[in-house]
Amino acid sequence: MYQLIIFGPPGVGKGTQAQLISEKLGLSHISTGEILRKAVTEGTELGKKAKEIMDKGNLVPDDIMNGIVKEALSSCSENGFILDGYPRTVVQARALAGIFSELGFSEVRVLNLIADDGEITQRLLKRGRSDDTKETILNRLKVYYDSTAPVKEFYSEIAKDLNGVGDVEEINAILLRVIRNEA
Ligand code: B4P
Repeated sequence: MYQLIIFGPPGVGKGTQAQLISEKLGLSHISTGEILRKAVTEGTELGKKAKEIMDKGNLVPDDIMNGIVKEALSSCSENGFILDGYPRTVVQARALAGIFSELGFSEVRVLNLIADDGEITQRLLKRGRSDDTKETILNRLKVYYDSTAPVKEFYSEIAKDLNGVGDVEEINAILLRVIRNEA
């Protein structure tokens, strides 16, 4: 059973790679960003609250995110899961450690994708989602360095740094080799 977290700054390609990996290995792709965007589209209470926060590039409160992820992990595929966009704070990482031990997931690995701020900014401006404006991207990067980057320390023993710049399929092939312990 694959127990994976894909980690990195906004726009590094977490969603892109997690989608490909989940299709190829038959995993549950748990993207907290996608879950929130679906709630926004459906106009639920969570969606109304989340839209305002996301459009500013800030983080949705930890307790909400922890509950969402616990529920998603409780019914994940028997092949395993790839968590994309979570944890984004040390508080979330600590909560996740508790969820993992409750659910018996003890072989978790972290794929840490790397790209510089210039590359990320260009990608996001090109994509043009409602949270991809220049001002919001700047705040998302600030939030990343302030609140999310410290999570890397938390996972220093189980994380592997991987280059996120280059051809999507080539990056994917490298990630799959790492996941299958071939690299
Ligand atoms: P997310 O949906 O997680 O989005 P992201 O970090 O911006 O993007 P990702 O890294 O997945 O990049 P992608 O593959 O799409 O978060 C959005 C917001 O939701 C957050 O700001 C926050 O408000 C909220 N949120 C989510 N999770 C939360 C949590 N746990 N706690 C609190 N709040 C939370 O790629 C980006 C672009 O680059 C795409 O256009 C893609 O096509 C392109 N691309 C990908 N790989 C490429 C490559 N190799 N070369 C060139 N372009 C590439």
